[in-house]
Amino acid sequence: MRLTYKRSLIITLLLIFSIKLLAKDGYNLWLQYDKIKNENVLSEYLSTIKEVSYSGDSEIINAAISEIQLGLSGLLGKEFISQKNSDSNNLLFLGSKERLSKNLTKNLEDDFKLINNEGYIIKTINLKGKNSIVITGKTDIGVLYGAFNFLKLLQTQKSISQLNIIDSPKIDVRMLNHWDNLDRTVERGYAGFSLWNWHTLPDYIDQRYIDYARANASIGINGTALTNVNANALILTPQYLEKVKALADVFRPYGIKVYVTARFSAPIEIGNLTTADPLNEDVKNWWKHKTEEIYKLIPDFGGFLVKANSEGQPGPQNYGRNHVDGANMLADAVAPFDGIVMWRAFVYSEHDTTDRAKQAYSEFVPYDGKFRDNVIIQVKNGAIDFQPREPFHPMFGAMPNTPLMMEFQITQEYLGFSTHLVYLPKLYEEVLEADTYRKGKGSTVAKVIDGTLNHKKLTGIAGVSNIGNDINWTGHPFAQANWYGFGRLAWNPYLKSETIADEWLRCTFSNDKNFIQPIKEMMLKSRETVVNYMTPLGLHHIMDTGHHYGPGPWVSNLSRPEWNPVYYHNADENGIGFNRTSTGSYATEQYAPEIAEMYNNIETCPEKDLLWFHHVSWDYTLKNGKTLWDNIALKYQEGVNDVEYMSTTWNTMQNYVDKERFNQVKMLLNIQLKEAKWWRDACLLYFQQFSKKELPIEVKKPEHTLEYFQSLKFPYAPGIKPQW
Ligand code: BDP
Repeated sequence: MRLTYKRSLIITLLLIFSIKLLAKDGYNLWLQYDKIKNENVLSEYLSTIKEVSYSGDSEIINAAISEIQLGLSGLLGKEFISQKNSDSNNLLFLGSKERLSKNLTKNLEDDFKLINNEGYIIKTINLKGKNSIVITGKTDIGVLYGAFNFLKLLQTQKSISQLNIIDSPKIDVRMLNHWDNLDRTVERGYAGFSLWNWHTLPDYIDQRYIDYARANASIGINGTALTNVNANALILTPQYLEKVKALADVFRPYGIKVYVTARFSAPIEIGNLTTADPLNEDVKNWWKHKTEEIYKLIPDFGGFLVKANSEGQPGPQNYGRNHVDGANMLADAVAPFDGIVMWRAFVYSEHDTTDRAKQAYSEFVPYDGKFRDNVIIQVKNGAIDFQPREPFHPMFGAMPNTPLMMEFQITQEYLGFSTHLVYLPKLYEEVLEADTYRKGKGSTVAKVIDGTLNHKKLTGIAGVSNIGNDINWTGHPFAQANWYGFGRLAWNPYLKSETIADEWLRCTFSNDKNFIQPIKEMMLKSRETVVNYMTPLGLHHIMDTGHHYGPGPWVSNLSRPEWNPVYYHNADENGIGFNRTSTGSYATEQYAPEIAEMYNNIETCPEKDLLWFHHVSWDYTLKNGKTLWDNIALKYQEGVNDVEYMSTTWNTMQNYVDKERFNQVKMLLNIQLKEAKWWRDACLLYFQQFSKKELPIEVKKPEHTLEYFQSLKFPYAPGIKPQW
């Protein structure tokens, strides 16, 4: 039959439509609401959810309702019109405590005692012989969190016949830190440019701002620091504050507060003062007025994040003052509005010749108890800098009278950028579970962070965002799992990384166990894999300098010693590693005695941290009976082998994943494999100059010379720190 023009047009359109259905660009993250294919599950859901009703008319409740409608129509393939205050047999009801009928409140009284202000309850309640599912909380935001979690039950195909879920966040401030500059470049960002289009704000509200807020609310993130810690004072000018306000207005219905970074020298740069001395009255007044101006525009503004006297950033020490003077001055300005100051402990100085790993502790611990109540000290997970593996930061547990918040890095500055598949919740879990021994056995970092170890009122956790304006937000489709996982651990730092991976895979890709099982395994292993092919056995900071892309263990010519990888590995003919024990820099002394002792003794120091704490001879025998040299070489090879395994595993998954994401991951794994080999060959050739030993037979011979690797230059590697 001859096709008429019209018919062929329809067929073409249909074809395009179905191709579009097959292809997924990753924009919807883990909020994929595709129709449930499993008929049994679908029919259970359809027979349980007949009507949706709600009570309350806040913008948060509206957000909850529209998400439920969006989710149900996608997952169940049926539209629901939500009834307000409906008296019928409501089968799914959303509303906060004060909106519930007397009957419902009575049923839930005990449950309400178990949640905090952001917690939620999802419960099946039998009223007059009919089952209703009630999603509620003490506040509207609890209802929103409940709504997202209810949808997650459907996405992960859990039974909803008898629900009784009661959950609350364990940490108060759960935030993303964007290292986004006003020119839209992102420091250490590998997923495009900044989401914030400062040029078109405040008048143009990109749909992405709303979807960003939805995604964050779905995992319980309740704060966002919009700007880079290497701050630009312009963000505090009226012109930019209008834009910040516009974003705050978009985020508010999703329970997200905005924060900005405060450049300590702002009173000089935009305030016409001649000093930024925190004890100077004019300076104090300037910040006070600036804060009032901000709160007039944004009544629920979260507060300031500050990087001071670190890596050239201005701070109180420029005026002979200290961290307490600086932080407290800002804290006093925001206190009348319930704002907080997050003061970063990431400090090391070019004038301090002691081990860089010791400097933050030395600078901060003496000030324990001296900060205002609304100051929280933000501490990176390790004492150096977001390495593939670091022992937990000794400050955790060492300042019992000061709230400390965790800073994790979600963006993969030192872990292969957005081209390497590395599942970070595994790293976060390892740090959170670490025992500080500060109050005896079981004094884990998680307990420091959630405030239970020292009864802290203010608690927090921050993740340096990996989000940009790439269509899928994070560059690598699997990097979405790191955003998701960070949020889940911020909500509950005791969650298992495996549970999180399972959830994320189901929500993002598929519920098929033939997919979940191998891919989950691959994710869980991926962190150890990157450690093996980059920095095995406690090696650290041997990335090429500046951009941190690829290996650069040979770099030794930068002006500050601690900017050079050779400072960290100390390889010589006697061996390799940084001696941080009592015979070396004695950084171990900053830990509780039990931990210090463990690390000090080469026999008890965990092998995974060996070269972090010890300078070890090439011939030293490890637990497997092989020499250190052989172990290093074999670890690099193991890392490569594991990427090979990841890639082969993924390549058998095409039946479970849409074409677009399947191919993306496939190509990225090929890059990762190439780069893992590059890491192995470059590092082994370099260290071999010192060990003067043969590679074990299991290790593949490098295809290039050391000179070749040393000649590689990447002037345009993404994410480089801007110079200003
Ligand atoms: C380092 C980054 C640098 C950041 C710094 C920080 O290389 O870009 O400015 O941390 O956290 O990891 O302040």
